[in-house]
Amino acid sequence: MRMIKLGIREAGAKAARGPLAVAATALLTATALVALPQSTAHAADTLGAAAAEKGRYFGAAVAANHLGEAQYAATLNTEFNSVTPENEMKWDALEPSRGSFSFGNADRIVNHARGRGMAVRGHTLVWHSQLPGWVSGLGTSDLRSAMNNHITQVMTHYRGQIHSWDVVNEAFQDGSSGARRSSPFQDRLGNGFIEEAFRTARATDPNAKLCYNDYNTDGVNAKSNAVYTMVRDFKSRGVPIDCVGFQSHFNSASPVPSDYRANLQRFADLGVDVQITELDIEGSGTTQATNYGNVVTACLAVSRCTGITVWGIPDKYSWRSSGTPLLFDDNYTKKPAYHAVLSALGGSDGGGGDPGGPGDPDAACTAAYTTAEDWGGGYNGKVTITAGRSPISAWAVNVTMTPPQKVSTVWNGSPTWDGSGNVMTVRSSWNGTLAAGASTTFGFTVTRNGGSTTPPQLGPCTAS
Ligand code: G2I
Repeated sequence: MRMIKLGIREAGAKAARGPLAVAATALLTATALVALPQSTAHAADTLGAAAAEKGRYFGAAVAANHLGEAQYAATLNTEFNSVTPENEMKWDALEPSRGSFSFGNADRIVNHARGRGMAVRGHTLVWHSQLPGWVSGLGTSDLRSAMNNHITQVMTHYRGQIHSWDVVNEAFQDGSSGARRSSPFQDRLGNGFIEEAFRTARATDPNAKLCYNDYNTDGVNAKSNAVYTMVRDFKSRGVPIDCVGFQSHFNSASPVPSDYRANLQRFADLGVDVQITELDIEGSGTTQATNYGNVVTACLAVSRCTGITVWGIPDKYSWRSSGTPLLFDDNYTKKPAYHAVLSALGGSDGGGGDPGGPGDPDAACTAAYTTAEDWGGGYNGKVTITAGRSPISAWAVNVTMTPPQKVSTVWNGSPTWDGSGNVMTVRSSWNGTLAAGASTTFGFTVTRNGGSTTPPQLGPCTAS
């Protein structure tokens, strides 16, 4: 579509210059008439615009001290329509000594965002970490008034400017206990501190969405069950809560759970919005791209999943920079993960993805992986092969397994194995002929053999 639009502009310019102006104008009018419906269907070419077309926001965690870097600001301004201050709204930044507030850095981010029409997520009012020293020295009643005063002062300062607040962050323990995490708030105020914080927040800014935010709650597990029980209790008793944030920090030790979408949905079914609040996925290339695409697809499948925030812009500024977990590399070049996200959002920038990977518009064919069913000891993988701009008559893709995982069956494709037994090349069988843009799938069953949960890695799709 974009090529058609450029063609019109070119024709227009020639029309103005040359002797064939009348003929060219007639041609232009005819072309424009034909092209118009297609150009309105032109896919959104930034993350924010593509998400907006799906009724969602797409945000980034932002640090005030990077806003002066031209490429950082340009990438933020072009691609994102929501921001979360990464550290500048934490308690130690905003109230370093009791009753004395310093809003400067947080204001810089809020003003940058609001001046450009971006939404702002507030992060975070009550958290055990990044607390100034004076908070841990307080007795019970002092701590209660300090917590309520902090919420009131901060939310009043930003009233009407924040679409969602992380009112309480990370209040539950990891592991199987489902218990609350020890913190000054928990230890001195008891279980009721979360409810009290939400009630104070609602009284201060009734128009902000009030979220509980946590990590390792992204799939169904003991910790997310404990949060789920709390949210259900809050809803049944009328404690004001509007949303639950799923941080979604993923790596090989903590991969995207196969029940991610189901977990988002069960929270949404309690009557709250769900938001992906701190997304980053360590890795590179096609595997990282596939994981990112799956997360976006899961959010889009849940109507109350209202937006996604990635936890930083270029890899070099990530809290986990060595794991290169973000969508832009250190030079702000879009990574394959970027193209997978944009394409999962229904957008396209018409440019370079991973060759043959999800979102590469120039490839003869592309391959995209999803886990179709997962039963713990094994899973069924599904690969969608899509022809590019031209028809194809055969396709092939390499699928690399992490040992000791083993493939037991393959359907809708013919596998051959390399010497290691870990890489299978799957070639089309009866389903090699695809029209331009058409898709087919093949599938396979994997036994984990007690081994890692790392999903298979796809090589580029090749076609003939
Ligand atoms: O740890 C990742 C995130 C987990 N969920 C809550 C988020 O708020 C948290 O963000 C991270 C920031 O990305 C880091 O940038 O929170 C860390 C602190 O717990 C932040 O790190 C801190 C460093 O520890 C400080 O030494 C440093 O002064 O960043 C500060 C500002 O650069």
